[in-house]
Amino acid sequence: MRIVVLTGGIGGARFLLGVRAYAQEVGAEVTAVVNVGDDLRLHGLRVCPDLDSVMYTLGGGADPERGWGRTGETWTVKEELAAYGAEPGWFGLGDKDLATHLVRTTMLDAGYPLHQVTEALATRWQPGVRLLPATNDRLETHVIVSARSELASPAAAGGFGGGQQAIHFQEWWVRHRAQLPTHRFVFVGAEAAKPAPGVAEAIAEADVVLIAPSNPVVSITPILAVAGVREAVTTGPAPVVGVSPIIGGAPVRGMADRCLAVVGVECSAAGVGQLYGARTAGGLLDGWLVAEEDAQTVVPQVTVRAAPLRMIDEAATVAMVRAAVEMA
Ligand code: FO1
Repeated sequence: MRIVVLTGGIGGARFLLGVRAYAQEVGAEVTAVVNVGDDLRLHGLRVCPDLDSVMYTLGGGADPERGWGRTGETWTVKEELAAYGAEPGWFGLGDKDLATHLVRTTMLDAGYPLHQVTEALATRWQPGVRLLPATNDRLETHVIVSARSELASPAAAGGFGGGQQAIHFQEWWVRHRAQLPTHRFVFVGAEAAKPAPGVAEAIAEADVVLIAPSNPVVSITPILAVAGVREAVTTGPAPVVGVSPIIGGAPVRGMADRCLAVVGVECSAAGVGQLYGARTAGGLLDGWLVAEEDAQTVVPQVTVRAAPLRMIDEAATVAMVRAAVEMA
């Protein structure tokens, strides 16, 4: 069996721990198609938070409390940068994590595409699943907020008028904790971006496509903003089953509620299910797995089932994955 998972963020990385264990049980191959909209260039380095979250989590090197970055991290470089007054002070790269960005950037600057660089980095971590960026092309999530003079990058993308300005997703998420008056998200570069080599092929050859319980707005939507990825999922032969990141009207972790409010979608299993939509109606889903608390959820033309959806340990996560695959 071949399983493809669309994923991003820490919830997605933890879900993949269950997918990998399930795949080992049943002898399946797993390809994770990972969001790159959170990526940024910082101090000359390419940082890929979602690819790294998956790689470190599956490789046993992720800090379980922080959720991002490495275990046993030290912060000497961050402190030295702060001593120079180097901006941005609100985004911290740990010393161990920096090594990843140095190797990645060196390889990218030498001309290797991101999917090959990701494969090279993963030889150290042996994640046990194939990791693919959604695209090798530039795709960056920006957030259009009400203009405020104290923001670091006023009118970064220009041309929004009406007192609006664009800031990078990380500035919105980390610096402002998603608390700014926000108008919309823009996936810069998405129109021109092509799926990374292997992505469309993996989806076309899959027996099941799973949508991880990741943030639907800023983790899954940017993956699907790559036209070739969306088309492969919506028209491919494999059934598509999503797992709800919302339980009883609240996100399991993170700030999905704030992101959903920006796009005018109710923070509920039904709201996210309808945002994804039925494959039979041009959307994504054949099946939608919701928490037992949300068993009454209805998404038109989508099969809905309920199961325990809290990823309290690997066994619970494997059970979720099994329920999703059985729906398919
Ligand atoms: N999140 C924070 O809240 N503060 C940070 O300083 C921070 C640094 C950071 C560095 C590397 C990395 O891979 C992730 C990092 N994150 C940090 C997490 C990241 O901002 C987000 O949680 C994800 O992009 C959302 O999935």
